[in-house]
Amino acid sequence: MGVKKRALITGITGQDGSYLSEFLLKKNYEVHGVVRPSSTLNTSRIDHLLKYPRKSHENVQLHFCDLSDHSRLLALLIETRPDEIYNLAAQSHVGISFDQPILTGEITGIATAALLDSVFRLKLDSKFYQASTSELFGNTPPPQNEDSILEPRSPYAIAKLYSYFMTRNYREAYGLFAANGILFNHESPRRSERFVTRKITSTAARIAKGSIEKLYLGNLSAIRDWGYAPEYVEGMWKMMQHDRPDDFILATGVGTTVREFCERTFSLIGKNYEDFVVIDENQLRPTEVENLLGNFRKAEKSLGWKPDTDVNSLIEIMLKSDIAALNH
Ligand code: NAP
Ligand code: G4F
Repeated sequence: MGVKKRALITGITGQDGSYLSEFLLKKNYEVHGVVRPSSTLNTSRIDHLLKYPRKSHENVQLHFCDLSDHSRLLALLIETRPDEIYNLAAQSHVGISFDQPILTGEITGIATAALLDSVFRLKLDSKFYQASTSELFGNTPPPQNEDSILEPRSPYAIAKLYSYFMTRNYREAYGLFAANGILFNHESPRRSERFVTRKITSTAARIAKGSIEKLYLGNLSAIRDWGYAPEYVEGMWKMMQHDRPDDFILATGVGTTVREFCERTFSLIGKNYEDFVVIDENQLRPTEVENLLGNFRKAEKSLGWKPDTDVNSLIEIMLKSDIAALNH
């Protein structure tokens, strides 16, 4: 067995960080994860990867660091000297970014520059993956590809735009292996209930079990291109193994409205979504992104990546998991 590759993952406790860790461990990587200190434990998505909950596994080591602490980030890079850095940490909620635009700018934007600049100043050979997003496209008409116009419509997307161009700039100016994965929405049973898919499946699961609650939602007409998260982390890794750094879209190419997602989820429990969904104006965003639908041909051609799970299978996976959790 050869020398283990070392990966540093910011956002290891998030949905994607947990699946990426599992994927890299199977590939025999040594995984280092950046965890922000919190008063409540925030490692539930990765506890199964640790030898003893919240301690280290021989191939997974956690390091406390808030992304706003740039000197700690620098120290972590000196300490770990990773072969690959996956920058997944972010204030990742679009709606919340309207309430916290400055913090979102610091964590989702500026911290990327701190990481890239540290890699450059320390003269590390680390490859760098930036978690870019389809939100960059705003209301640019679908299908969006790598050449589509970027028109961000939220503080979150604007912070991500900064990170996207910083990543490109460090690649072009200094020759860093720095790649943007422009990922369309990807979901799973590990998705936070703050995002609409999991909010819908977890509520439907409780209703299936007899709860008499309502489901409070905002814009039902928005179209999203929903894929399955474990498949997308493999695409991230493939970008880092490519012969040169580049930017790639990962998507399914199929658009579904929030309303259709509700309809299909509730039909699986034999109910009509209209009997449960209540429109809550608090969930509406000051500026909405109406239609995201990605063209993933470049990733398919260059990386051999394509999605396998369609939105109907995704709904089944998520609903089944939410129902199973209630049975425990
Ligand atoms: P997520 O579940 O919200 O995870 C975000 C991660 O960032 C969590 O580990 C979180 O820590 C961490 N984090 C937040 N603020 C931090 C801070 N101040 N310091 C250190 N860590 C901090 O997001 P995800 O769905 O896995 O997405 C991963 C990345 O891809 C994000 O950058 C997201 O914006 C981007 N992205 C996601 C999608 C998608 O559909 N999922 C699509 C395109 C792009 P806690 O666990 O402590 O909260
Ligand atoms: O689930 P969402 O909050 O995801 P959104 O805004 O598309 O962002 C997610 O995907 C992005 C990739 O495109 C990521 F970059 C980002 O980090 C995040 O992972 O909302 C999806 C749609 C929106 O149009 C929203 O307005 O659902 C609509 N929606 C309707 N009712 C709702 C709700 N969204 C949420 N979160 N909660 C609702 O009650």
